[in-house]
Amino acid sequence: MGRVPTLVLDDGEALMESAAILDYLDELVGPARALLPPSGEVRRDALRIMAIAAGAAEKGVLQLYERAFRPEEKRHQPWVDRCNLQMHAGLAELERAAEASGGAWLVDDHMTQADITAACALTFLRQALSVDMGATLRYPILGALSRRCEALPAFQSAKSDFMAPAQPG
Ligand SMILES: N[C@@H](CCC(=O)N[C@@H](CS)C(=O)NCC(=O)O)C(=O)O
Repeated sequence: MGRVPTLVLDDGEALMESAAILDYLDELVGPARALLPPSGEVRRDALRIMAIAAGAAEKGVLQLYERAFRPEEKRHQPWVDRCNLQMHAGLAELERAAEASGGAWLVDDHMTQADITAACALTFLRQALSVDMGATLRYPILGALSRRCEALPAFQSAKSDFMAPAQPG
């Protein structure tokens, strides 16, 4: 399928879907270092925020693919507009969650997978779709969270800048 991301383990087992990969990594490092809270409302909040952030990123991917994989005469602008609207609805919800948290992190008093997924989604969308101005002006709290995360050594060491897919033809 050429699915990204896929994590191939040392024995060749391939894990697909971000959620399955993250679940494996949390299990590998154990509960003390797991990035998703183990149970309760805080876990549900984190999963909800991760779903919104991944959803917004996927709406961005769909817009990107319309440009990257379709010849100009076959592009359908109403579809792109719909995806764009949904993407911004997701980002607006993340902004509300960031504001409602009132603290440094989205769902707890320390960084969780919710912060990482939200930060990565915004960085990806800024790079892939140039929503930078919109993100800075319309999502200031989410933008600040994303910049704070991206500046951390752990983020810097795993940084992979977006490269646009090749144009058709
Ligand atoms: N829900 C999936 C989404 C992954 C996804 O959308 N991957 C895209 C790229 S970002 C992909 O596999 N594209 C390959 C292709 O379409 O050729 C996840 O979180 O793993």
